[in-house]
Amino acid sequence: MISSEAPRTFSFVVVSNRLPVDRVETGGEGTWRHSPGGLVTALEPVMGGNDGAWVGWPGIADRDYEPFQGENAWLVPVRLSEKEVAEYYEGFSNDTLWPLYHDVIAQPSYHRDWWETYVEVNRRFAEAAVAAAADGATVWVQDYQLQLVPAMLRDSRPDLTIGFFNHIPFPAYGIYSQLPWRRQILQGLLGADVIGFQRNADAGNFSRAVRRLLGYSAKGNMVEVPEADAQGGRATRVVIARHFPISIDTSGYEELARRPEVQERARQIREELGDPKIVLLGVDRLDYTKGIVHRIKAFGELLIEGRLSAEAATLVQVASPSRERVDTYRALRDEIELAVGRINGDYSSIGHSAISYLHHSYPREEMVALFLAADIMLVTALRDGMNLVAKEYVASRIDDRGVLILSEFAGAADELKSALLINPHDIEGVKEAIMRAAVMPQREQATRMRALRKRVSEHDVARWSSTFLRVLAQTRPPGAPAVTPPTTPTTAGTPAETPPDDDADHDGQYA
Ligand code: GDG
Repeated sequence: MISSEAPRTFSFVVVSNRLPVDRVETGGEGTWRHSPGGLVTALEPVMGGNDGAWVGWPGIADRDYEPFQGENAWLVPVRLSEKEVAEYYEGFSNDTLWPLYHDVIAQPSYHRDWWETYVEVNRRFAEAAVAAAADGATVWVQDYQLQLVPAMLRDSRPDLTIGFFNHIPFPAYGIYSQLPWRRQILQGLLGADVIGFQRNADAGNFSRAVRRLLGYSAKGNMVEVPEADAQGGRATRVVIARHFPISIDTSGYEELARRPEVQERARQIREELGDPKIVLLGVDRLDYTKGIVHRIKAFGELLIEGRLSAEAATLVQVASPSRERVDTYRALRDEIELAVGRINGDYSSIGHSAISYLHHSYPREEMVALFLAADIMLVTALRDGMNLVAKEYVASRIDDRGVLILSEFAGAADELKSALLINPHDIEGVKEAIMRAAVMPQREQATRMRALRKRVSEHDVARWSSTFLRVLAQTRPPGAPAVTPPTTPTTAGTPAETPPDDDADHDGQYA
C-alpha cells in the first residue's frame, strides 16, 4: 500500500546509533521498551520542548519498522542487516575505532570490508536524517559510530545546521594517524558546524590531526575549512571544535537517594554483605577501558599484604554485560572472573565473599542504593571519555559521605578535582589511595564531597545540552528556525551559555 501522506519533517533531529527504545520480540509479539541510557536522559528535555525526531537502530537486525511517535520524539528506525551489525557495529565501531580512540589499550583491527560497510551504514543514517529534517532544521549527530554523517548531510542539504558530539576520547596524533581512513573521518566530522568533545585535550588532539593531515588552519576552537563558493571561487567555512563535558540528571539521582526505600535498601545491602567496616564499589560496563582488572589486583594485594582484611573490607563489582559477541570482550570476562575466583578462593569464607562480583544489569534504584552503601567508589578507567558513574556516585551522596577514587584518565577528572585522583597503571598508587580513603576522617570526606556535589549539581546534563545547542545556534544563518534549549531548573542563576571551566591548555594532549 502506498501512503498518500507526505513524510513528516522536523526542525530538530537527533541521530545516534541506537534509538532511545529497544525492540523486544517475544513469541511473535513485539513491543518497544524505553531504554533509559545516559544519552536518552540527556536529550529528553531537549526533545520534549521541540518538534523533534530521533533516527537510530532499534537493536534488532534484518527488520523493517515504520516510524512512530515515542514519548518525547518521533522515532525513525534504521534497518541494519546481520552482516552490517557484524561489520559496521561490532567490527569497525567496536573493534577498530573503540580501541584506537582509547589509546590502543587493546589492538585495533583494520579491515577494508568493515570500513566499506561503515561508509554504507553512515550513508543510510544520513539519508534517514535528511528525510526527517525540515528546511533549515538542526541535526545533532552522536558519537563515533556516525562520524561520516555530518559531511554526508552537508553535501545533500546545505540548509541544515549540523552538530556532532563525540562521547569517547579523541586520541593523540601519533595514535590517530594509524587509522588507514584517517583523512576521510576528519572530512566526515568537518561537515558539522560544531564538533563537541568531552575534554579540552580531545579537542586539541582533533585540531592537531586536522592541521597535520589536512593542512587546514586550526587555532583555538576554530577550524577553517576551505570550500568553493557559489561562483567557484575560494571561501572558508569556520567549524567550531571544543569541549562540552557531558553530565547526568543530577536532581534525578538526588531524588532517588532521598527516598526512604532506597536508603533502607542501602542498609540491607551492607547487612547482606556481612556488615563489613568498609564497602568498596566498582560499577562499569564490562569493558577493557574501565581498568577492572587493575582495581581487583590492587584490592587483592592489599588482602595478601594484610593491610586490609577480608572480614573488614568487601569489594562489590558490578560488571554489566557488554559487547559479548566481540572476542576481546569475551577474553576480558575470562580474565576478570579468573582474578575474582582466585581472590575469593583464598580469602572468602562460607557466607562471606571478599569480592561480590555481579555480572548483571540493575535498575537505577538499586544502583543508587549501592552508591549509598559504598564507603569507597573505585573508578579506575585506563581511558574514558567522561565516566558518568563517577558523577552518579557524587550526586547520590546527599549525606556528604564516601570517597571517590578517580582515574586521571577519565574525562571526569578535569572537573572532579576533589576526588582522590590516581593513575590506574600505578598499582601501588591505587593501593595507597584505597588505604587513605579507608581511614579518611569524616570531616575531610564531607569537605571533598560537598565540593564534588556542587560541581555536579551546577553542571548537569541539561546544562550540557543547552550549552551545546546555544553554541550551535550561534552558527545558524539569520532567519533559520530556532531550537529551544531545555530549561535548567537545577542550574537556576547560572547562565547556560557559560562555557565549561577551561583551565587546561587547548593544545594539551595525552600521548
Ligand atoms: C560512554 C563513554 C561517557 C552501568 N551498569 C548499569 C547501569 N550503568 C550505567 C551507569 C552510567 C552508564 O551506564 C555508563 O556510562 P559511563 O559514562 O560510565 O560509560 P560508557 O557506557 O562507556 O559511556 C563514557 C558516556 O558515553 C557518556 O558520554 O561518559 O566515557 O565511554 O549511567 O550508571 N545502569 C543501570 N544498571 C546497570 O547495571 N541502571
